[in-house]
Amino acid sequence: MADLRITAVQSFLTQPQSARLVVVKVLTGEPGLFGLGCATFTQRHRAVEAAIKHHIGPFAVGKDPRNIEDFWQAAMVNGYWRNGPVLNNAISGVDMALWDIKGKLAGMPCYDLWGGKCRPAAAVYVHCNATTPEALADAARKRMAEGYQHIRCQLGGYPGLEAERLVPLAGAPPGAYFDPRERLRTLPALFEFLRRELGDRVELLHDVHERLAPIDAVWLAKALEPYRLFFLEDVLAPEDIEWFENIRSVCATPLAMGELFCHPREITPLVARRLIDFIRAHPSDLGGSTPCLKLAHLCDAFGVRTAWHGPGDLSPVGVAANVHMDLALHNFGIQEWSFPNQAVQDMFPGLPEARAGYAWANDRPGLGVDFDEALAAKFPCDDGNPTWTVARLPDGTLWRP
Ligand code: GCO
Ligand code: MG
Repeated sequence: MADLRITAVQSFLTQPQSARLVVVKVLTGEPGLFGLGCATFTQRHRAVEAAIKHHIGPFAVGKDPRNIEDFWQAAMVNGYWRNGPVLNNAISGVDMALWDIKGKLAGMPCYDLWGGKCRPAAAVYVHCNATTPEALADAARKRMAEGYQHIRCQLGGYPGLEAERLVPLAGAPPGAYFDPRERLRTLPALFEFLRRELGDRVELLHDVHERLAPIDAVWLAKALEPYRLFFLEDVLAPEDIEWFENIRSVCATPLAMGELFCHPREITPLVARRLIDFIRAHPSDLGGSTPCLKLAHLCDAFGVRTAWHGPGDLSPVGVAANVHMDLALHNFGIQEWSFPNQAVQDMFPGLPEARAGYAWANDRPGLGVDFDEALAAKFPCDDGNPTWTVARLPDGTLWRP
């Protein structure tokens, strides 16, 4: 096939479960040859849609879909100012679709293009959340009985249990209130209880979601050390990453970081100085599979493992891109897993599946996932702004989500 061109780039917004998903389809001049990519930035889905429609899509049309690296480099600088989650997600939608096309042209799944399988399936961690320690232990036991050996444990979601009892200062503005000091009091006792209840073999994880002052983050990582977490996530906000050095110097709690990063270069210093153990980037936020593969190889050289972000706000196309990397990368660590409902399963035939603790990809060429556009149209997005991200301390001070 001497001449091959991108003929159209389409984006689809749909909300079959809780999150608003953005799916990109890249069409080519070869009849029947197309690729799918994930551009999901669930809180700003309309902005990504506009970026694809007005900027990244027209930039891609007419180019040879086989030249993925050149497309990615050019799309990154075409607007002169670069990075940022909106444009990176738009670029990711096309980038992943080009890898999907590349696999279809080669007759190989992406994991084969990326080096071949290091393992038949990817170990996953699942979320358990409850309102009492006892109920949390029960939820974890249920997952363990299904074969899941890595459990993320949260009490009361990201705000924590204390949020329910909290009375904001009179006159404070509306927001998602929480109390970091209360969290420090409860978390070590919670993990002591969970270890006692669940035994020594299960792997436990926890996401702080940046809701601590830096010195409190140092204290917490140290206080949780005896419970041997698989990792402690986002114990610091991206604005405070210099504090990782302080944490490292006082304890060996494994640290995972990165879902809020938008450029691999933001992560380079943490990796090169071995200040984190797991890189948790949201692949579409970095601009797709192309930058993630490079980042993962850099991490490998420094003993840092992957734990790609995999919550509900990722389309199954993005989940497939994660799992194909998980299979092919030597320094794979763990894959976060969120269970799709029936509507998602129907909309994305071929999506990866988790069974008994592991995620499996199919062996079809490319990312191996299809997309039912007609079904997607039946699940329109609710376009409201999120409220949970406006986190506030008890006196009304705005904090990070
Ligand atoms: C995680 C994340 C998510 C984010 C969500 C934001 O570790 O899974 O923290 O739950 O909060 O992706 O939209
Ligand atoms: Mg997180």
